[in-house]
Amino acid sequence: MKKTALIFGVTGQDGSYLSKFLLNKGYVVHGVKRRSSSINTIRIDDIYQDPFLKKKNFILHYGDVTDGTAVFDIIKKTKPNEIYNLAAQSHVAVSFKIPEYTSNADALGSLRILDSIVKLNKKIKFYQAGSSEMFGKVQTFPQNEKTPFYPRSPYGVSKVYSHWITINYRESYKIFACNGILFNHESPLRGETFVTKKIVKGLCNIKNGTQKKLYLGNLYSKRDWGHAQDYVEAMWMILQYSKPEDWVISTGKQYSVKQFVNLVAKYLKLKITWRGNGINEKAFLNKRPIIEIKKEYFRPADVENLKGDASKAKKILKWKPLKDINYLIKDMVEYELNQIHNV
Ligand code: NAP
Ligand code: F7E
Repeated sequence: MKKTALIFGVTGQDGSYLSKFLLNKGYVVHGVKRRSSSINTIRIDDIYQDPFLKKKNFILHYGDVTDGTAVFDIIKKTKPNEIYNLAAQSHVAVSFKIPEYTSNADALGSLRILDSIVKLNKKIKFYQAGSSEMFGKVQTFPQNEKTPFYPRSPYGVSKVYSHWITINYRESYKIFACNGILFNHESPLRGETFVTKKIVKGLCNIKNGTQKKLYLGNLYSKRDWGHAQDYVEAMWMILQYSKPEDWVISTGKQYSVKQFVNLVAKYLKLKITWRGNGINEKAFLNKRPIIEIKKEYFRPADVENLKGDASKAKKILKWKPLKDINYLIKDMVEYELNQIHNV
């Protein structure tokens, strides 16, 4: 019998990679997409199936995790073996602008799914997309499953609620509910306003002569960046383990935003030089400023220093990241250059 998975957040970066990964494993995949007046399925267009086909293994449903009735009905109708909750307002800076909506989707969304599982079928396995943003102002270095949380944004606080409600439902109702605590993971499919995609796209356009300047915020924030393809495999492995547990997934390598800029510029053979300090720091190309700092891109509180310790997942799940930062940059840049040349 084929296994059935249900993905909330199927139209996002991870939803797209996870769908393809599970289809390759022989799963029937159901995905939940939001109603939108403009197309929001670009990342899954390549696996879209005609709804009138008799035998389908990729099926989309309208829904929203802020709507408990829809969540319950979709789970009841699709009868999944595994649910992956990837649905979230996932932009940290935006969470300061729309904190109430972010909390509704990112905190209560997981509760709505968990509660439906308990009411419909306690055998359904559940994966919650937790985040290194929960570590926030980091209390230990590097961060692992035992590191205390200190979230620094409405997004981080909402994810901490989801983390604990997942554990509470696991302990209270004996369901197979797990938290992945994933550090930043990127890809060509990354949303355009996250810093890696913004840098790659901006520098490719500058190289192509179609953009003059790129504006950034905090250059000295450090992240542990992995590739989304490696990380969706970890999500699946977490649900195949014999017990429901919580897992840190990371590369264990750390780079600043400025280092990421330098690596992308190097790959593109753009010889940039940095001058100035703080808000006045700029990157120059042939004496022309191409990167400037804008205070609007700083957050009310930022997370400055993330580096994960995924020893538990490496040891027990035998998971390890296969794609390093150089592969990630090559993948993202080549995709972007292709987009430019195909216009
Ligand atoms: P993403 O590209 O922003 O995708 C988020 C997905 O959630 C999209 O499909 C989005 O739909 C959907 N969504 C948003 N609000 C929703 C709602 N109210 N109801 C139903 N669906 C909703 O994010 P991602 O990078 O793939 O990340 C996947 C998950 O992992 C998120 O929960 C994120 O917070 C978490 N996470 C991400 C990272 C990372 O570095 N990427 C690290 C740790 C944790 P639309 O397409 O319609 O907007
Ligand atoms: O910012 C700094 C910014 O928005 C990274 C989400 O997937 O990963 C992601 O959250 C850093 C921050 O990702 C700009 O201040 C500088 O320190 O790419 P980001 P994030 O906030 O780490 C975690 C794990 C998630 O769970 C989230 O869902 O880069 N930065 N200049 C900038 N950031 C942005 N976006 N734009 C700038 O211009």
